[in-house]
Amino acid sequence: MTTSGQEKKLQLYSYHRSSCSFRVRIALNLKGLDYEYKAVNLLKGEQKSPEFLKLNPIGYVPALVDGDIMIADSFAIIMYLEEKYPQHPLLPRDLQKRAINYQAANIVSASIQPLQNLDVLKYIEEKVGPEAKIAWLEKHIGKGFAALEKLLKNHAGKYATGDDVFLADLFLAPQIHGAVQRFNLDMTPYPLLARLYEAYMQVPAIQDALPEKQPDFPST
Ligand SMILES: N[C@@H](CCC(=O)N[C@@H](CS)C(=O)NCC(=O)O)C(=O)O
Repeated sequence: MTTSGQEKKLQLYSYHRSSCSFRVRIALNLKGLDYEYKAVNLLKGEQKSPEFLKLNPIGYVPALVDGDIMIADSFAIIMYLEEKYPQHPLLPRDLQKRAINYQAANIVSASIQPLQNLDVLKYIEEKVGPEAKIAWLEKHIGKGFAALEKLLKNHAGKYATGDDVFLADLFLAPQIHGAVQRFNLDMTPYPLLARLYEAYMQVPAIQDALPEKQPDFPST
């Protein structure tokens, strides 16, 4: 067993640009867990291959293998890691702050990210058109971001719920990064999230989890 409590090297099935994989990469980095990066190219449809569907029947990344244990879904994976590897806790002790972390994480994972998933955007682009895709993204990411601004107003410190990086930050950093870098969202209406984003970009565990730092990030 290693000093971090690992019995065997973990394997993370991930795609560099996937915000859901990015969340788990941050958790692994914060907890100092060594892992093997197993690239799944979403643009080539590798998430729908029979081998990958054995790991996650719904065909989404991320998925984690820890010895005989296989887990898919970023929230489930992060909670598993939290319970098995308690170093760098991802939840505050204060119960209200803890609940705010769950709420913020779920706004991102249930009310924003599914609406910007590959299949959804492809469908809108093909059935309605490229302009509709942009309006759709602005509307749904904006709705979630506006709610997060209000939710976190009285709880944020340096990060979403204080001066430590917690669960909410693991969901927010990739979501804001994607909105800014991939979808060119104007962050002016979301000053708190814009400030958090600047802070996130200074955190080594987040920097190392960025899409461009991953082995499957295209070189050209
Ligand atoms: N709730 C799941 C969502 C997983 C998910 O939507 N993953 C996206 C990437 S962020 C994906 O694999 N998309 C592939 C597709 O739409 O075919 C989680 O948090 O892991």
